[in-house]
Amino acid sequence: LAVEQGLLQAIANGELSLHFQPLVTLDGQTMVGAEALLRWQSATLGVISPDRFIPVAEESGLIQALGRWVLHKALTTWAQWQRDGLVQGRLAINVSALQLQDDQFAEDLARELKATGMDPRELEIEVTETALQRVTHIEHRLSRIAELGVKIALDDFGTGYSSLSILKILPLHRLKVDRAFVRDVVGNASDQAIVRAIAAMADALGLELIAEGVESQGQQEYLLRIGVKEAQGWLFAKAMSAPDFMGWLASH
Ligand code: G
Ligand code: G
Ligand code: MN
Ligand code: NA
Repeated sequence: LAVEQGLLQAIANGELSLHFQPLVTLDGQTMVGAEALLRWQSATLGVISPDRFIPVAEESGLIQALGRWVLHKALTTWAQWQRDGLVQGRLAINVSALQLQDDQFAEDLARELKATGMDPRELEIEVTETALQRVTHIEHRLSRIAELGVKIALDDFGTGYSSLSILKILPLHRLKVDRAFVRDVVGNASDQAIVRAIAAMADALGLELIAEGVESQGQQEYLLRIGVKEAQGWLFAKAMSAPDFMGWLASH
């Protein structure tokens, strides 16, 4: 309840912020974009993880307001950085099931793209398998988003219970290999088989691929060897506040 009440005021009190984690080529040489990750620094509760407050926001209906705040803030920030020549590449934002379920979501998206001047082809929406299963008419909803030129990535891929047929049916652009498979990929034959199968499948289906949670050079080397092209993880950079992200860019 404290979380729910606090969340109501978080937007008004300016307690929300976005952190940015670089998305890079697996060799670490080039930034291809960044994922925006929501942070809540509550005056009364301290720093609260989205893992904790997103579910509360969904149950209480606050997720729509929260999602619109993220959309507006992320696109405004990224478009400005692009105009200032500070960043290149795509902006990825996370979208929850209840946002997708909202009939207005595609219109919100179109409006923010127009207002910020952001190129839709440089925006990527991340949705989880689990979220997709909870949304009705998902094919139609994602198609409307794809028609705007916005790309759709399947986040945490491999950890949900959805059928592989969604890869055929839905207008997806990219798979994000969940970090659960990357963690032990150096020594674990099952994880190796899974990551290689995902990579082969993505390739055959014309889907882009990014590996999440790359923390070590061993993981990087293994993934490079099997042909993975892009990654995200602490080996390269953690999620950073906007000023820290600017500093990181300046030193890279
Ligand atoms: O950085 P990290 O611990 O913050 O993220 C934890 C989880 O919260 C991840 O699963 C991530 O996808 C989710 N998350 C982060 N930011 C957002 C957001 O803006 N909206 C939604 N719906 N989920 C988010
Ligand atoms: O579920 P999603 O992929 O949207 O959330 C990204 C989450 O992964 C965030 O919580 C982010 O902080 C975390 N993350 C990013 N890189 C790494 C990493 O290399 N290792 C671990 N353990 N977590 C990471
Ligand atoms: Mn994500
Ligand atoms: Na993920």
